[in-house]
Amino acid sequence: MNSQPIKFYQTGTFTIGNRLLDESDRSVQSNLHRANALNCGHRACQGCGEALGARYAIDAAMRATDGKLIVVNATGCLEVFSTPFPETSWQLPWMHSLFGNAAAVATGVAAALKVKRRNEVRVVAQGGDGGTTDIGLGCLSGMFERNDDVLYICYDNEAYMNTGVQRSSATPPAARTATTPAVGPEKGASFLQGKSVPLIAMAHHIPYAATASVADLRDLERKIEKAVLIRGARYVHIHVPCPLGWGAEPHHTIKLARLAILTGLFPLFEAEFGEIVDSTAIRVKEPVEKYLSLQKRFAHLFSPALDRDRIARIQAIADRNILKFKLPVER
Ligand SMILES: Cc1ncc(C[n+]2csc(CCOP(=O)(O)OP(=O)(O)O)c2C)c(N)n1
Ligand code: SF4
Repeated sequence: MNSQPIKFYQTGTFTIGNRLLDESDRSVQSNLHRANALNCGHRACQGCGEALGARYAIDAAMRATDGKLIVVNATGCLEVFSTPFPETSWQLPWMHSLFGNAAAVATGVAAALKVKRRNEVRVVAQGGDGGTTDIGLGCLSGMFERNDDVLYICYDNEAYMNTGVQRSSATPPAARTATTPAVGPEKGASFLQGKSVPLIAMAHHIPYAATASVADLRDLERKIEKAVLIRGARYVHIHVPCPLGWGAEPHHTIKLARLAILTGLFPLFEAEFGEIVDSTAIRVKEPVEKYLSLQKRFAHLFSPALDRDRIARIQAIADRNILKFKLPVER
C-alpha cells in the first residue's frame, strides 16, 4: 500500500512543536517533558532574545533539578514583560526582588532552604545587565565571595532596556543609547569604559562561571544544566540581542547573536575556580562591520561617512578577545 507523507501544513505549527511528525523530527516545543516555565502570553517584543534565553535557561534548570527550583528575578524587562500584575507567565515558584538585590534575596532563599533541610531545591537569581553589572554588583560580589549556593544568570542585552535604552556598563563602545547619543566628535558610548562581569566572577574563584548565547541553545542548555547542579556560587552570562534597543530586525536576533560570537566580540567559555577550562571555537571568522551594520545603534559608524577609525578600534577589541580567551579560529 502506498503511504502518503505528512505535508508541512498538516504537521501543526513550529511553535507547538509539529506534533504530527515522527518524534525524532519534532521541534523541541512539543516535548511533553518540557517545563515551559516561562509560558506563552507574556509581553516581550517580537524577536526578544531575553525571552528566548530565559525560556531555554529556566527550562534546562527545571529539567536538571526535576522541577525543584525557585527563581528570584531582578526588576527589568524580563520581570516586567512576564508579570504585569495580576498576571504571570511563570509556572514555577518565582519572586520579584528589587532592581539591585536579586543576588542577596536569592542568598536568603538558599539560607532558608538550608535551615529547612530542603537541600534538593535549587535557587536561581536572574536579571538584566543593568541589574547585574551596575546596581546589583555589590550584592552579587557578596554572593560570590561567601560562595552562597545560588546560580546567578545575567541576560545581557547591553543596556537598560526596560526604562528606555540607557547605557549600562555592558554597553559596547560607539553604541547609541538614550544617554549616549550619536552626536559630537565621539558619537555613542565611550571607548575604554565598561566591565566584564564574567571576568569579575572568575576573580572571585567561584566554582563555575560561563558565557552563553541564544545563538547556540544546546550549548546554553548544557551550561545551565551543569551550573544548576554544582554547589556554591555559580554565574552564567547570556548574550541576548534586543531588537528594540539595538534598532535591529526581530528576525535578526539569532543572526546577530551568532555574529557576535563569530567576530570574537562575545567569546563563549567556561571557567572553574577562576581558570578557563573550555572555550568555543570560531568556525568562520567574520569582520565586525557585518555585525555592526545590522543595528541602528551603530548607524553613525556607516553614515554619512564610513568611520574607519572607530570600526577598526572595535575590530581590535574582537581580535584581542580571540587571543585573550584562546578561541580557536577554524577559518
Ligand atoms: C533602585 C532603582 N533604580 C531604578 C529603577 C528603574 N529601573 C527598573 S528596570 C531598570 C532597567 C533594567 O535594565 P537591565 O537590568 O539591563 O534589564 P533589561 O530591562 O535591559 O532587561 C531601571 C533603571 C528601579 N526599579 N530601582
Ligand atoms: S525591549 Fe528588548 S529586552 Fe525588552 S522585551 Fe523588548 S526586545 Fe526584549
